[in-house]
Amino acid sequence: SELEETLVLVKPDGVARNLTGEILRRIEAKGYGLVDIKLVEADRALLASHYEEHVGKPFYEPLVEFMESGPIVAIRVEGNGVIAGFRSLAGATDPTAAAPGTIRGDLGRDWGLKVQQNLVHGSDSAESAARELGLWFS
Ligand code: DAT
Ligand code: MG
Repeated sequence: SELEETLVLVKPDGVARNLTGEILRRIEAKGYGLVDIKLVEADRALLASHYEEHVGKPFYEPLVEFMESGPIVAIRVEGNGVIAGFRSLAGATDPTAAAPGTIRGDLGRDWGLKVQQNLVHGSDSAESAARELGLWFS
């Protein structure tokens, strides 16, 4: 695969549960490189741009409120095929459906959680990665 960059976010639940190190460990163990990293308290404008594809969906408001609820760790990650590769490390969107061995499957709790509390975000295409890296690392 091609050398790519992607945006990974450790969402507020991951930061609050002290899972940032474990998530970084999995990224590094796979052989991906950390290019840039920072702790961010995202505002509405940033989140509205980030999640523009989901405006109007029933989960949009709860999702944005959750993403505003605490600090996020934003990471620029590089590697061969890292855009699809990180999404397979992350696992299915719903942690209750995510396979064992994935971040969401191993670390996502299956009780008392909303789907948005799924620990990580990863860009879903080259276009999304370029757009999202521009938003979070401009
Ligand atoms: P992903 O994060 O796997 O790319 P997505 O882009 O479809 O998933 O959705 C963005 C986030 O919105 C996702 O991480 C969690 C939340 N979400 C998605 N579908 C949902 C649903 N049906 N109910 C509640 N939250 C949802
Ligand atoms: Mg997505």
